[in-house]
Amino acid sequence: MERIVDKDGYAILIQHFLPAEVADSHCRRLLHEVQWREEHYTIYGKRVTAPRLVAWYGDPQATYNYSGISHIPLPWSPLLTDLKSQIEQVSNHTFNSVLCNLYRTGQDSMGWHADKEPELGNNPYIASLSLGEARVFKLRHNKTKQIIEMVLESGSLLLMGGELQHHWRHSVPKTTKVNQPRINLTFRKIFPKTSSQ
Ligand SMILES: O=C(O)CCC(=O)C(=O)O
Repeated sequence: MERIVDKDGYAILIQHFLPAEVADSHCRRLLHEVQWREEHYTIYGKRVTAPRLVAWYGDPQATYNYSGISHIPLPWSPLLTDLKSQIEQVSNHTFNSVLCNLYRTGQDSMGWHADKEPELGNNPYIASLSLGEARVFKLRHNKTKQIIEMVLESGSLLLMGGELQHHWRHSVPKTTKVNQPRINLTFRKIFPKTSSQ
């Protein structure tokens, strides 16, 4: 267990949370099982296709709004439920949803952002499981611009919490060194809006 960030929030990396062969086999299974789809959003009036495929699974009330889109959860699959329970046990937190990202090749990526949508609560606790090809993951502090870079190997689990999403952004840059798929599962807790909000 390695503490990657311990200022303005925290990030803890568990490198071999799953043995690599188990993680790779989950990756192959999820490539087929998950209902992957393209995602589109609008930047400066232009419709853009996200450079990755996504899927949102969770409890029925765990609707998540981001990039101007309302994501209604698909029902948990047995494998996603099993992974959720294993992560709940080590992290001592509970989750009601998971965002699945598929980076088909090194040309798929995730731009700089923070996970701070209101339905994640004030200081979201997010558990990020990596399966398949290893990719570089970067964290950048909003004020100091310090960049922390790490490789997320297959089977690694990154736990992010405290004020991290207020002070840091994160990204998965494109790379020419990788040609195989990587799946990232970020387990989250959505606090559904009540009718009075
Ligand atoms: O693929 C990753 O490791 C990061 C995913 C991510 O940033 C997100 O789901 O918000």
